[in-house]
Amino acid sequence: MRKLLIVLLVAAPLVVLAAAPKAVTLAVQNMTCEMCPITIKKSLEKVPGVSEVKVDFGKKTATVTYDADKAQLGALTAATTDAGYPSTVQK
Ligand SMILES: [Cu+2]
Repeated sequence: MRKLLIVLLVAAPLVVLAAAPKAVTLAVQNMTCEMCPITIKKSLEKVPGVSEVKVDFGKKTATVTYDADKAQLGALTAATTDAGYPSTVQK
């Protein structure tokens, strides 16, 4: 029990240092049918560091939660572009 406590105390600062996940909304082109969001979601989920993808078919956007230490914005837009859906960061 005491050992567990020590492990928790040692591990805690590492959790604080880990980068908080960032979220970005991409404006995605070529979303024409209801299968498109699935393809886009899959392409983004393949990028290392991406933890969550929400595609909004109505708004033509994809909101991506990612670890900025592992994934670059360029890799996100490249992933959708490679899948046939060029995207840009929505301001
Ligand atoms: Cu489609």
